[in-house]
Amino acid sequence: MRLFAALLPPPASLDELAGAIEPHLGGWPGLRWLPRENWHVTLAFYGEVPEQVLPGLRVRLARAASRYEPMTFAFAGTGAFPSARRGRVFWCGLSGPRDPLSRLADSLAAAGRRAGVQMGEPKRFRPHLTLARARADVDVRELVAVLDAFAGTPWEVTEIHLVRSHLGAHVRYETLESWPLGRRAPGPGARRDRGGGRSRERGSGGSGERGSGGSTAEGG
Ligand code: 2AM
Repeated sequence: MRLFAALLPPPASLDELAGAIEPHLGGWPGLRWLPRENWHVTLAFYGEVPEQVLPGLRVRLARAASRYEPMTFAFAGTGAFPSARRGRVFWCGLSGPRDPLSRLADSLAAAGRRAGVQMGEPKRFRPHLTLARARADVDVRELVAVLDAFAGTPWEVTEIHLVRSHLGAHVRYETLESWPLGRRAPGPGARRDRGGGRSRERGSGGSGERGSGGSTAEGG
């Protein structure tokens, strides 16, 4: 199954972001906007993961999450990968404490490797929420400039999520489990098979993920 670890920002913050981009949705024919229900901030991409790796991955993700305290972020500005002049992925950025979030992302990648996930080469983590993708380069410098001043209300990151991608004409994301930041993992003797997390369904419709064929390493 195709998996990644992500932040799922609160609805009020997504509302603000949706309001900011709404006036621009019709003006960029080269961009394919992701449906809002698919919006997330990827922390670690695991790709195809064999079923038998999942229990170990869950335990390690729980442990990694427990080692970080909640952090506060806000959506701020936009940009594009690989560049605003040749945009393929148009995104919204995050302002807040970069270091702990990067370390959390590194820990989640390490959790995957230790659990036996075949991960690609480590890449510099650039926190973002993908808003649109393009099949060909789109010069989005004007859009980036217009949205430069966008700054959302700060929100607290209190948990991480393990998400499964269901690819197809309409990509659907399903949250398999969520773990709070900063809560100690269960000690010896406690049941560890679920990793101390919480399962939740988050089915959603709509298209927007990189297809399996066209998948590239994360831009940037
Ligand atoms: P993106 O938002 O930067 O595009 C689910 O597929 C998430 O994992 C996407 O949001 C995407 O991040 C990220 N992703 C998809 N394919 C990837 C890859 N090959 N390498 C790294 N991240 C990837």
